[in-house]
Amino acid sequence: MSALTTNKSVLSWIDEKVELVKPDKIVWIDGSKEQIEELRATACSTGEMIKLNQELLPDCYLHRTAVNDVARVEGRTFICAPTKEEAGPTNNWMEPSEAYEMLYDIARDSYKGRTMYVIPYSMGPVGSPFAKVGIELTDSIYVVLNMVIMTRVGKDVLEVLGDSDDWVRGLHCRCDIDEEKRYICQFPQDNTIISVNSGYGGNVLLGKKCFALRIASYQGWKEGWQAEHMLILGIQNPKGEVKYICAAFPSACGKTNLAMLIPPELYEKKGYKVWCVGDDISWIRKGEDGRLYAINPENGFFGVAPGTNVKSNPNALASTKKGTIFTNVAHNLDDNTVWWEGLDKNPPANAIEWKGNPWNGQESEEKGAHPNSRFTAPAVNCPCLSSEFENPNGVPISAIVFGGRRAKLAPLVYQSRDWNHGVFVGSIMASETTAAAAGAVGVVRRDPMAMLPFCGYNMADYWQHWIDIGATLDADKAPKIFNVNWFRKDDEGNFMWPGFGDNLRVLDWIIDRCEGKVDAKETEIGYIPYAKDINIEGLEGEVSLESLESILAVEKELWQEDAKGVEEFYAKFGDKIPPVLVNELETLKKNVQ
Ligand code: SAT
Ligand code: MN
Repeated sequence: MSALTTNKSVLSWIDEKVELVKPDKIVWIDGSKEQIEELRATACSTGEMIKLNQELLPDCYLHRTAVNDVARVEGRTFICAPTKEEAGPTNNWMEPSEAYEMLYDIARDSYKGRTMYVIPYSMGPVGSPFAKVGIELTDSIYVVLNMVIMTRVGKDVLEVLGDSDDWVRGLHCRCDIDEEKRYICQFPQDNTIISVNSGYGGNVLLGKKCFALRIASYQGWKEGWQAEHMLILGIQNPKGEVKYICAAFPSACGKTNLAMLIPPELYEKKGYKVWCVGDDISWIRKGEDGRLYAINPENGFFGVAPGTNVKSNPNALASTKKGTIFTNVAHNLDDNTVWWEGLDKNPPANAIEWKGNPWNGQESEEKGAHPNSRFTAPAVNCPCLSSEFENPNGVPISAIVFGGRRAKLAPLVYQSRDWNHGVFVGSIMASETTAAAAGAVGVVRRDPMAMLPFCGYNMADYWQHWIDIGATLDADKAPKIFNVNWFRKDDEGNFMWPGFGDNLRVLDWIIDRCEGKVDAKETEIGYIPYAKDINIEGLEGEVSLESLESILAVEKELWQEDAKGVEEFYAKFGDKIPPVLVNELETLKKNVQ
């Protein structure tokens, strides 16, 4: 097949990689329906994918990864900047020439007997001023078909690229899926990503975390914009006005659910609507009017399956009903559909669990789906997809929300005093770990701006970049910055806030604050709502004014403890830590004394 471009930088880079990995064949992905159909058929013929019930789930497929390859591997993810200091203390670092040598040794000849797929893709609407081009080489049809859903793939991307060499190089080699030789390496200074020995999600869909966050955060630093681990949603009030919020939460903390939330009945009756622009990543730039605008660079949702159901997230569930790839969920053999824990109360009796073994739905230790099993669903399927989804100029941001999963300490919601304090609030985020990354689950760790695993350069420089962006914004145009915690628990271990659709009650307060419509109480940590200002109508029996008071309370002793943790965390950055943040920490310590 002949190349789809004459771009010299593209062709010579591909030639080099062909020489290295030695494929039998090269296939350029043009994005056509016929080609996609052909690839699906090939993947089914080899068992790489299983075609599901086409009446119930048209164009849907199931894939199982290797059992040792089910999540991102943060310990094996490297930022290969020229110096360790440029990668910073929160990233693994490898010297670039050493990294290339090691990776090339692993990749050498690994495509022998296999096909190289060349995927030209755009992050962001093709041709948008926010958009960036990438090319991923892979030997996995699963990766091709996921990239086709998650990004904009095809010939038109190469047309927009023209002769430019401003594009991100991505090489993925499955090799033997050997955990000991698995590496996910980013070279921000070279616009390059190399991923070997994995076939799973964020490790191999190189447009996602590797490019749209790690490489793009570095590009944004150099070019004056921001790449963030944030969903984007629009809240439409009864007058028809829509306000947009960007919100950062760590992986598997409910970003997809929040981005697609269904308003509580009381709000729905009044005429409120929520529109989803994105569920994972935001690229943010200043617009001509001086406000910040965000786009979602992705084109689909790579959502956590377990717990997704008609109640928790009907929009996500509806999004998975066509053209979706399911990964590591249970296969219901009776009707050739899929199932996962929390879908409903009827696990299939005649099934294959995620590892590929027969499963009767009863054994309680054996799960049908892996806790980090996923659906890859086209954004266009989402019933609440925003009409602005394809807007090349993005949507104006009224509020930025940070949030973690914390049983104690962080109140339901508080607002920062100003932009710089907001950057501080983001920088001290902490959250309990989840199954989205390999390793222990439920351990509290610092995860600033939910970017700990995704910041492509020194986190101290990243914070300074946030501060510098703020300095260019007029106070009345800068988004207001908030922190939320949907996961606070009482002493018996019960969640104190219902979450899901009811989170709109908190977002409603946030928007009112942005518009100066509601007062707040100034406390040691920032502005906290008066309990009466959070609408709890319809939550009788679940939340009372008193219980609301207690999830809004600032417990000074806990904050004193936490400030110590922040101090230790900041110490890792030595004197690179922005003075603005040091001052904010001093203020917090004084306030909670
Ligand atoms: O596997 S991904 O990195 O794409 C998903 C996530 O961890 O957020
Ligand atoms: Mn994510």
